[in-house]
Amino acid sequence: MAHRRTEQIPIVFILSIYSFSSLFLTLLLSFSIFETVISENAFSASHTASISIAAARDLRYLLYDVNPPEGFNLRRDVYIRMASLVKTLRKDGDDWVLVLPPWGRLYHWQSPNIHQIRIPWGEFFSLTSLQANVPVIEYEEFIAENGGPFIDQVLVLQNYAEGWTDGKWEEKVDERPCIEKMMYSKDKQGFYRGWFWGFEETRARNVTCISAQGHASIMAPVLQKNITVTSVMLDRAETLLHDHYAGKDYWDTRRSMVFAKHLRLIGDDFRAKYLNSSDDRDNTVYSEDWTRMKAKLGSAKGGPYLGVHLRRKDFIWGHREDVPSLKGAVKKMRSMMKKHKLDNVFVATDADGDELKELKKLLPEMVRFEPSPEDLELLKDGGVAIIDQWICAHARYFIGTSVSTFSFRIHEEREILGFDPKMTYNRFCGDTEKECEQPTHWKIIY
Ligand SMILES: Nc1nc2c(ncn2[C@@H]2O[C@H](COP(=O)(O)OP(=O)(O)OP(=O)(O)O)[C@@H](O)[C@H]2O)c(=O)[nH]1
Ligand SMILES: *[C@@H]1O[C@H](CO)[C@@H](O)[C@H](O)[C@H]1NC(C)=O
Ligand SMILES: *[C@@H]1O[C@H](CO)[C@@H](O)[C@H](O)[C@H]1NC(C)=O
Ligand SMILES: *[C@@H]1O[C@H](CO)[C@@H](O)[C@H](O)[C@H]1NC(C)=O
Repeated sequence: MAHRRTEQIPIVFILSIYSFSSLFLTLLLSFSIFETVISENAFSASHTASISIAAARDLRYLLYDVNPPEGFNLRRDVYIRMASLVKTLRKDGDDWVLVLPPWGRLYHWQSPNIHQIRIPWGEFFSLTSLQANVPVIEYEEFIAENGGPFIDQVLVLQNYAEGWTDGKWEEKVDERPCIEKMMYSKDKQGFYRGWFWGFEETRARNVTCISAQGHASIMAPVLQKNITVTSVMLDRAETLLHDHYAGKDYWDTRRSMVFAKHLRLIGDDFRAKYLNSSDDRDNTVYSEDWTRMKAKLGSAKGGPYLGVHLRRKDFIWGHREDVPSLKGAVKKMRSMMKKHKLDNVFVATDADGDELKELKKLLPEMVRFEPSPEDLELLKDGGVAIIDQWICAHARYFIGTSVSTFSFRIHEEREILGFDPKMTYNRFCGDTEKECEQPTHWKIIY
């Protein structure tokens, strides 16, 4: 996985090269919102006209999945790309709905004896908040609406076997033979079977491979023109890049990914009980309606504690030079606590048993969110990770781990709450790291 991270960096560069087309897309999007407003105002006047337009729009479903080894937080990033594609699809043409891929079977979710597949998005995120951005439904709702567990067409996305032609990067998409071994196989009735989030009855009517190179909306013409069936699933959706990383549409979708209320409440109770932190005192009052949430940069104060995300496991197995030893990390934490006059430190980490023991020895005063086995069964590893992120997001000062998507999602959450960037975009340096570049500040475009 450490491997994969290095692949992620150039994407940002590629995107900045393509920011012209993305800007164009953004302009198109804002234009279409303008249009919607007008047609709504005109609704009572031209009632019949509106209805006939609505009737002409067929209901279609976009499903997607991500490469199995990818973690929770990269998957949240792929959701943003897919939401952007659905917005493009809806602009001209059919009434597309995004079907949320159930959570489960994630490599990092290793708590034993708990059932962690077929988890609906509603357990982790607020569905009404997601729906205020783009139409989404849970997978089980799709089955019910669709009249059975059938997906008309699966498109397995892949790169081009030949790589970049003439060393030149261009956006393109073509139907091509599958490069890797197909993860779907035909059953006796001629349907395709495979991993559909643990829903064993689900079958696909057709599976083909598509080579795609470009931003998510590059798929729009293919889905609108080449394919006419009702439900289409994009597998390996992470192949597609962001339409416009950190642009308005990116942030709209990101802001709509409000954590489920019960998880936020558990995090808030924990802050009050163990960290003397409350929204009123800390200037982190949250609006249930994300469209109204527009905190000024620097307005959030945060609770009187240092928030830390210390990513271990696969990040230390590779002996990465940008990840500190536990000793090095604790030294940094102590110096930050002193600098910001904080007596408390909250640590979110995936460290294993031995490392945790060592960490407790080095930093006996640290506070962690440790659910009982019963609570873990209810919250699941994903819920615990979200609570950890929520508590880190409310700290006075935050420090994360180099190129961890878990830390990146905390940066975004703090940006939404309105923290001063100096208090957010910080990371640990490796013990012997020479140039310890700090994370980039991505400002919200409202
Ligand atoms: N509860 C909790 N879980 C963590 C923490 N750090 C990592 N994890 C777990 O490990 C997983 C790996 O991190 P993710 O960021 O989701 O996975 P990824 O997309 O591979 O991203 P990287 O962190 O960049 O590897 C998370 O989804 C969590 O399940 C932590 O501080 N607290
Ligand atoms: C889509 O259809 C066009 C026109 O028929 C064709 O040229 C193109 O190759 C098709 N693309 C894909 C990805 O099937
Ligand atoms: C499967 O999908 C491909 C690509 O859309 C199409 O060319 C082919 O005709 C489909 N096969 C069947 C049996 O529908
Ligand atoms: C909690 O914080 C408030 C002010 O922010 C302070 O007055 C109070 O003493 C603190 N309580 C504890 C137990 O530290």
